Amino acid sequence: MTRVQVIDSHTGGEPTRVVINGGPDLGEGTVADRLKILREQHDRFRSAVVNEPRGSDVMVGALLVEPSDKSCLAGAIFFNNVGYLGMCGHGTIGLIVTLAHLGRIRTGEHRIETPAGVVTTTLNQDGSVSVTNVPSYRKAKGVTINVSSADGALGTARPTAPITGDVAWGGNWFFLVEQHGQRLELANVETLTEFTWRIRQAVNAQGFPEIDHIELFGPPVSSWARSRNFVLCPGKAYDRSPCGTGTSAKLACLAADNKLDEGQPWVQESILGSLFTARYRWLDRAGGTIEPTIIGTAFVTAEATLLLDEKDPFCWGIR
Ligand code: PYC
Repeated sequence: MTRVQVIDSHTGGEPTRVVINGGPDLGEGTVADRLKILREQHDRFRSAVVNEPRGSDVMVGALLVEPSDKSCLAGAIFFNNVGYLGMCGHGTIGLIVTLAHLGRIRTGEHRIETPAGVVTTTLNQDGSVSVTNVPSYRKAKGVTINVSSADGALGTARPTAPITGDVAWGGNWFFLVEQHGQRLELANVETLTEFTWRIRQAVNAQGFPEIDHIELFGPPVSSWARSRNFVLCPGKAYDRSPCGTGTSAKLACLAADNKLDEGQPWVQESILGSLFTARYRWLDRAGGTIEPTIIGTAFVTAEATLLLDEKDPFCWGIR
């Protein structure tokens, strides 16, 4: 029987399960090297932690590891129901609140090594967490793809419709769409999920195989917010939070289009109504690269020990 100690939290409604003990031995390399070993040699551990019957499609895992960069407090490998993330904004906020809950950190600055690079976090006096993310940028503006329609007679080619969006990096790859004709409401998530899944398939087939997150934008409900989003994650779950890496990608597009000045706040609302406040500073104005900072809050929901019993036919999760 393997025992895996975890702390669960949620950030704006999006769950994070931090593995604090019981993970596999991933050697001594960088966090990116360790992710490779986890993926190639222990992928079933990922599935056991986040997939049913112990987790769900929406759960994001964060395996705490030793950092190779000694300026960092910890390393973290983020993963979900189908694979791994370069970085995770809501997950980093959850991780910092978890470490505070365990009494391992106090308010102030703490650097975390992720596979996408080092991020600098601050646990603020009011309990919120600021995450200064990896450099973010827009790779392509106004990319038009042909998306198949939801219906179409069996055996006939489905009609397609053009959708235009931007391709941007915020620690993960995003396709960001403003004009989509969809209602960004919780009651509409099934349609939104199906629609964004078709966008993802089209984007991947039409020149951007690396994109695994699709982000739709629309008017916010809260008067504090500048925008509401719906974010489809790689394993077909939608992000309950405003998505830290997705908000970083959005800031990169706004900065490139001169729609948001350096240092100005951008409040991003999720499909649930939860909020992240974000700002950026230019790293390379000519090259369009920014350093985004995201602020959000998380709450611990459980302290638990997962039991991995090899006799259990679903020991390694339902995959
Ligand atoms: O907050 O960056 C994020 C994120 C990515 C996937 C789910 N949440």
